[in-house]
Amino acid sequence: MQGALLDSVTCEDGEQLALPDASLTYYPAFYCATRCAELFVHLRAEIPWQQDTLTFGGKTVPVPRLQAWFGDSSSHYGYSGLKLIPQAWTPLLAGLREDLQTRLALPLNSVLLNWYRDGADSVAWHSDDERELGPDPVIASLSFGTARTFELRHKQRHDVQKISLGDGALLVMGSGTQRHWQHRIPKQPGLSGERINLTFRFIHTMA
Ligand SMILES: O=C(O)CCC(=O)C(=O)O
Ligand SMILES: [Mn+2]
Repeated sequence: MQGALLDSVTCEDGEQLALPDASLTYYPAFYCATRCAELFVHLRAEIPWQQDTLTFGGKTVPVPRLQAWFGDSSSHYGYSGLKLIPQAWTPLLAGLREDLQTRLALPLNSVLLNWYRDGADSVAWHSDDERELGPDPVIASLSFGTARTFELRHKQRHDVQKISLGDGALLVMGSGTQRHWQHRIPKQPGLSGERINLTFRFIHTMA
């Protein structure tokens, strides 16, 4: 069954969303509108966006969005067979990381950027549960531009919860989120607006 928008309890530092088995904190406007507009323009123009491909069963398909990976030089990451070599922090990305680390008191050493050019772009159901992220990752997800629906599906019960992530929103996927839930950005046919999302992570160096 598709869920309604998640209930929330307002906290001083954001809203703790009522998601069973997981900690999910939502800041509707982590950045103000003027700052968001400026950040969107810079990110769109200055990030070297890549069209990556994935290979499944001998068939190569383009990832349905553009991506980029930045981080400390040790933060090698990958998913579904795709290897991501980190590019060095730009001043703008380093500034966003600093804002998040200060506000959330959380170490973050890398960021995956996604540019959804319109409603035809998407990310399929997945959990960010690769070994390099550790057993219970905390991921800080910043959104800019057109609002898109972020869906979460419980791994056992299969119920779906939805959150609209608008311009300047921060969603902190905390303890339990990756273990018990999958998430996705579904396609939204007819939507022409663009969205840029940044998921800041901490990558552990593997032996
Ligand atoms: O665009 C989003 O809000 C989510 C992106 C995501 O799940 C990812 O980069 O792993
Ligand atoms: Mn993800």
